[in-house]
Amino acid sequence: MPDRVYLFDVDGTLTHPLAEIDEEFADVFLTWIHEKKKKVYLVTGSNIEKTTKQVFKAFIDQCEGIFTCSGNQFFSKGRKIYENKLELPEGFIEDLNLYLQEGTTWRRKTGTHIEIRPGMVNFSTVGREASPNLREAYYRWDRDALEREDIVEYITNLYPEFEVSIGGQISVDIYPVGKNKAQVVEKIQEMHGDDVEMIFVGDRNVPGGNDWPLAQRLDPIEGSEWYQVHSYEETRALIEHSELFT
Ligand code: M1P
Repeated sequence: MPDRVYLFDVDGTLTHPLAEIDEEFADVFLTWIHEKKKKVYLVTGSNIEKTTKQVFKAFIDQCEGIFTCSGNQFFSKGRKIYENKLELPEGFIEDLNLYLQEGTTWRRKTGTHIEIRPGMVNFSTVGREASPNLREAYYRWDRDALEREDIVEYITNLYPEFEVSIGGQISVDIYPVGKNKAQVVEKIQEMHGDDVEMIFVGDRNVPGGNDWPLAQRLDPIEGSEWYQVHSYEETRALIEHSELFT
C-alpha cells in the first residue's frame, strides 16, 4: 500500500491571513491527525518565525514536517532539515526600491518592504509593518488597482530567471523559476517513495497564486488530488466530511 500524505497551506487555509489559528479548529485538526493516524505536512509561503506565531509550535510538531518559504526551507520535529540558498542579481534590490519610489501609487508606507528569506524575497509596497487595518485597506485597494499584478510583470520583465507569485494580502513572493511550492513534491517522494499519494489543500490554487504550481504538479500524479478552499471553515468541512480525508 502506498503512503498517503496530506499537505496543507497555512494562511487562508488553516488560519485567516497572518492570524492565529482558531483554537477549536486546531483541536479538531489535531484530533483528526491522531485518531485517523494521518501524515500531515504544512506548506507555506511564509517563514518559520511568522508561522510559529500563527500555529503554535506544539501544533507544528504534531505534523511530519513544515515546508516554509514556498518549500525553500524544511523543518521536521523542530529541526531544520534543509534550506535553499539564493543569490540575487546585481541591481535587483535597487530595482525593487525604484518601484517603491516611482512605480507604486500607494502612498502609506510602513517599513520592511523587502524581506530576504531563505531561497526567496518577499516584497510589499505597504510594508510588513502594516497594521491589520492597513493590511485590509491595501488588500481592498489592490483588488481594483491590481498593483501586485503590475509588480509581477515589472519583476519578471526585468529578471526572467525569477518567478513572482501572490500568496497573501499585501505582498508578492519572488524566487528562482521552479523554486515554488511544487518543489515539495520531489521532497515528499524522496521521503515516502515514488508511489506516495499526496492530497493538497490550499486557498491560492489559481494562476498566479502561490499554491497553483503545486496543484499543477499534482494533477498528473495518480492517487494525488488537490482542493481549493476559501477559509479554514471550508478546510474543517473537508476533513470532517470528505471521503478522501476519513
Ligand atoms: O502564507 C501566505 C503569504 O503570507 C504573507 O503574505 P502577506 O503578508 O502578503 O499577507 C507572506 O508571508 C507571504 O510570503 C506568504 O506567501
